[in-house]
Amino acid sequence: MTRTVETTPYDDQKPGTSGLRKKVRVFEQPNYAENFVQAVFDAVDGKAGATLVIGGDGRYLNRSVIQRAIRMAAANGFGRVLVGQGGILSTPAASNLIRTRGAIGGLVLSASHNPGGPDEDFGIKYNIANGGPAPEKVTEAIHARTRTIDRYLTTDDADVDLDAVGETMVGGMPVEVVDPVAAYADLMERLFDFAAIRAAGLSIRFDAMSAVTGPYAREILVNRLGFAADSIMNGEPLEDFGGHHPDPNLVHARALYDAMMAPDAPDFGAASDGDGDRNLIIGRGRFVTPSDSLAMLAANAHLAPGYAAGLKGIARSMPTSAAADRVADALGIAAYETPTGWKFFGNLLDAGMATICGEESAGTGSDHVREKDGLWAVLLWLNILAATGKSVDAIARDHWARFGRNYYARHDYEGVAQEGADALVAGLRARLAQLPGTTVAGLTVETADDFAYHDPTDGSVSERQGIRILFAGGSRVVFRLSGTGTSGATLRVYLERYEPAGGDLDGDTTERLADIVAAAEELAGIRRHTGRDRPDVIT
Ligand code: VG1
Ligand code: CO
Repeated sequence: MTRTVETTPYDDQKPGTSGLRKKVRVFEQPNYAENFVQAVFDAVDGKAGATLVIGGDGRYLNRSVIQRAIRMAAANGFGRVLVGQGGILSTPAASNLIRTRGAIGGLVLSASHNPGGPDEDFGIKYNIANGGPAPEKVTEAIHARTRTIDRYLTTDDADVDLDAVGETMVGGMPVEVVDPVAAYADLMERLFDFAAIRAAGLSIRFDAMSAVTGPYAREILVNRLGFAADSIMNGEPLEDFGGHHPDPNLVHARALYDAMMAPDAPDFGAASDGDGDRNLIIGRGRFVTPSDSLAMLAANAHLAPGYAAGLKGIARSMPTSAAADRVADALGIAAYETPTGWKFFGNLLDAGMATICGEESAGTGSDHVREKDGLWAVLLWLNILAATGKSVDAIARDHWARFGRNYYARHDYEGVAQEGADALVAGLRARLAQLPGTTVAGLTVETADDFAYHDPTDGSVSERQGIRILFAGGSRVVFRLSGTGTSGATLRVYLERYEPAGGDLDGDTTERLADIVAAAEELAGIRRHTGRDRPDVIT
């Protein structure tokens, strides 16, 4: 029986870079999750009889919100719900399921790289029929609906047994609990040469960070590729990720980094984030920046069966280094620059304009799904190592020798006061027009703007996507505020220096970026506005 429950709007349900992310305590307010889910359903046309995918990264609240969302889907007239066993679906696996099962969309329950547990973060993201994050016009419609919502629809059915694969009925609607791993693992096996990877005799270490990729890594890396079971660290998904930050960067995946820098390091190390869409790549003695990884994967992708026909184009988010652009140039294919967030890649992938996409935040992926994909990047790297017989370090050095090197780092100032962060950005915006031609910390500003993206497929425009200041010679600093945090503001400062082939390709990143760091301080007054004299995280 469908039941209508009266509710009142919350005024803080605006989706950010990747869905609605809040503290668990916020989500535990009466009807908070229900309001948002109903707003999503109200914004979806054609849901009657349609299939909906639901799954998440296993964090605290995952099962409870899934049960409520299933009842609401039945009451809202969906024809079928597919849900991952145990409530588990990595973000790329959810994207694949939406696409292969012809679903109208999916709810991905995750706050990704943010910590989990009763005092930490939860999130809900809606993906559309192409399997990708809802574009801005959809998230805007959802947000508008959250401001006026006065009822949600549900049923009185009991909870579904999420642990048993099979079909049950909820409010007259079939709910199918599916193996979360199998279809995704099959897709990976079609894209990559598993036999060659197996034969290469590589040693690896994969850190699943007690998050969603554990079961995927076990099936793919251990069962199908034959790597030793102890190659996987933190392989059990935990509701609180073992109290850690499931963010695969040099701070939160420090143990992996240290292991990879040790004399007895394995050939290849990698980590993924809470929901399995990010990747960190570290070869023995060689950390690969995510921007470089994108460029190196694009340059070598043809070595994997799924990309043997070549790439149609390469897309990167604006703050990602220009290393990938040089590869596109050499391949004679288009390079696209989009705002931060995977939702902007969907149209380019759907239109067949780009094959590989990436972000500096450790996100890489291709047109095989419509999300970034952590294990995909791991497997493409392994395929390249197997096909070339080279080490990660050798691939990196050869790449730089050919294309030059983009020294790169991101400085994050987390949990700063919103007013200070806003004032910093406003101050920069006000001075943009005067900056070209001036010299800052010894660097000459060539151009300065606030990035606006004009989507070449549908003409939509997204403004104010980050302040970028380009210096003579190809160096750059970008400033933007995070759209995924849940307390205060996070300022991200992206620093990049280009060193052409033949130059100093073996320098120390911190040293090579020192003058750009100084210029960033002089331009933005980071200390004055944030009260901090150093970043919280350097990646
Ligand atoms: C961050 C990253 C961005 C990424 C987003 C979602 O956004 O910078 O590149 O797409 O997280 O990734 P922001 O607005 O905080 O800079 V995930 O793995 O958290 O879904
Ligand atoms: Co993620």
